[in-house]
Amino acid sequence: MNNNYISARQKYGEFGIDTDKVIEKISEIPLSIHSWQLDDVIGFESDVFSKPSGGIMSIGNYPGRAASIEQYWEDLEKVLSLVPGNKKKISIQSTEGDYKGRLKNRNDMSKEHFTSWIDWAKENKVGIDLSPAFYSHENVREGYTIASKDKAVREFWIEYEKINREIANFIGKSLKWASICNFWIPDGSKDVTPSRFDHRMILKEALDEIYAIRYPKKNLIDTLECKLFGIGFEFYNTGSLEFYISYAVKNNLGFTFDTGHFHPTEEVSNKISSTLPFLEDIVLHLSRGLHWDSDHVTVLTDELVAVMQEIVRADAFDKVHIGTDYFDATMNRVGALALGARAAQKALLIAMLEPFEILKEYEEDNNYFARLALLEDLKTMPYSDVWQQYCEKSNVPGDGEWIKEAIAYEKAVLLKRK
Ligand code: RNT
Ligand code: ZN
Repeated sequence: MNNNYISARQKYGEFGIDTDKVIEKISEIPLSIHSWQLDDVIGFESDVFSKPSGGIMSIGNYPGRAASIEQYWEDLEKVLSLVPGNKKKISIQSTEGDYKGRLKNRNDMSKEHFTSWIDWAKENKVGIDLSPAFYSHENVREGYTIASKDKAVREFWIEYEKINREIANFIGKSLKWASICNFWIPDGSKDVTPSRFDHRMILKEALDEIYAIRYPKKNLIDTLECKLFGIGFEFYNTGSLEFYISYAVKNNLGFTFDTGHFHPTEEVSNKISSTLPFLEDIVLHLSRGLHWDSDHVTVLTDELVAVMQEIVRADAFDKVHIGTDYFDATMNRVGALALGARAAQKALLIAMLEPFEILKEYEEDNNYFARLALLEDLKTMPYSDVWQQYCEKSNVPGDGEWIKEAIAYEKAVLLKRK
């Protein structure tokens, strides 16, 4: 234990915060690290390299992309070694099953394509979440998938989602850790769409059919993810916030807040306590929206801390599932993936180090000066020393050090890939 930590522990102790306990507790809070930063959201369905399309776009051509499942696992293991905490999940796209490049039709996917993933997850003591891929496929027609007016097109995707939920249920059951099956579709239009309602009714009926089958929640958690816009989908997104929130509440499903999917001035943090009384499950896709892109690498921001504070203050860890979601193909992908996951953990740590009880007391005494002043002083508390200690306890490199490790891995492994 280093002197900086001892001094930090003492300082937080003065506010009634036991940093040793906080470190113990945070180590057990699950974090779902998305995998698709590593392969530019391409997957292993086919050997023929193709850029993602139909609502998903990964920009950049940095060397080192994981092009096979073996490389993928190797990279993920490296990422896991750079992120503190004992309870990690890996969130994968359905295109990232073990297809060996030989999946003929997307709807041919089955449990057998995920047994090697399950073995790998067991070895690495992680859980798995699954996201069906409603993009990069010929059945994305004029920007629509499941909300298409073409019956054959939507039936294809309805079947696809059903298979996905069945597989996620199987994964959750095998790992004894519920798998989150997250439903996101790109459906919408670039410009004024008079038939917005028609498409939403089609989507509603499709969801009714999909969720008619229910699986035990200990195996499967179903969530719906909204989006305000996409590139080429600026005017209209069928799966809006209001649409899915209404559907999720009415049908007891979970909801996913992707922090890149809202107006730039909108805060997801404030949406958490607003929806917690009504939703059974909330999934977070922590991302960083920048102008018109929703998927820049997550970094430590005030808003990220605010998101975590809402969870901690409401003690909502049983309902809120923290995860990441971004893809940037212009940089070391393993480093980028670890970077966002570390940022999420850091924000969570800062939130857990807050003397919420004292703040509440000030609030109840109507002492708004003291409430604001303490929040202000907390900003310069030595949380980085507690973070360092947390990294040490988790056997992962601390700040600065981990960058060197990510660069060394790039030299030794990533840059040698062709
Ligand atoms: C897209 C959504 C969705 C995707 C992944 C690839 O805007 O955020 O979560 O990032 O399914
Ligand atoms: Zn997302």
